[in-house]
Amino acid sequence: KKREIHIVGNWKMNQTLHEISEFFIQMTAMKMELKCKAWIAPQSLHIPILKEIAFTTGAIQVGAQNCSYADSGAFTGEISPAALADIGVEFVIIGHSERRTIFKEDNEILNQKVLAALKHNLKVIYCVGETLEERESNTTFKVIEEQLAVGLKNVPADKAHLLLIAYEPVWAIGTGKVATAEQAEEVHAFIRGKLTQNAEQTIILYGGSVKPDNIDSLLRKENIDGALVGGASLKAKDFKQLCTSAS
Ligand code: G2H
Repeated sequence: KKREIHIVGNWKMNQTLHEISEFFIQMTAMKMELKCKAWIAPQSLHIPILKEIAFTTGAIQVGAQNCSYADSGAFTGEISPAALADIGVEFVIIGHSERRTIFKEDNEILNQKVLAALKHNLKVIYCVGETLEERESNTTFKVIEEQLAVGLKNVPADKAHLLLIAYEPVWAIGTGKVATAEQAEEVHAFIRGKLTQNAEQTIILYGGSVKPDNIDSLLRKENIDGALVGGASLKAKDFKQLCTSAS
């Protein structure tokens, strides 16, 4: 593949300290020799712990699942992108559909978050994707075009290399309904075509019920450069298998 495969675990609001140490004990025991990038975004609270363990085990890079558009100030409960950069976080996921729907984050707010994170040189995984209703009413491409145009507005040319995109059809998230590799590739190619900067180099991940048994067909597609994985990233065995498939 011309672009490096990225397998990104999105742990969402899961994992106890005990589960985290078990996860890494198992990963270490499995002696991973990674040829792909393996990233994990735990709950923010666990980022420093993960960074410490990941440092000793090598291979894995750690990120956040969200950040604020502001660097500091009166924003109770928010996560500062400046603080993330300060503790050495590699990346941040912005615009996950759960942030869009549950926390009502719209394309404009997400654009501010993207720019704030890039300002601190964090890599940004910007998520896009249509709902079932939108797919069925044939507005998938329109919705995604808007998410890209507004969400990525004013990204400076010298920061474009820090940007990754994740295509996550909302109807495939945690539902066990994975988009077919063909359905995903169609949208990935569309997204690449809409990128105005660094298009050929940009990593575009697929997300939504990715599992060890469906990753291969996805990765065979020209424009699919890896996966953003929820459920299957929580178990060391599955996560390792996903990384092995990608190596
Ligand atoms: C989509 C994905 C990870 P899952 O939300 O971002 O989760 O793999 O559980 O569908």
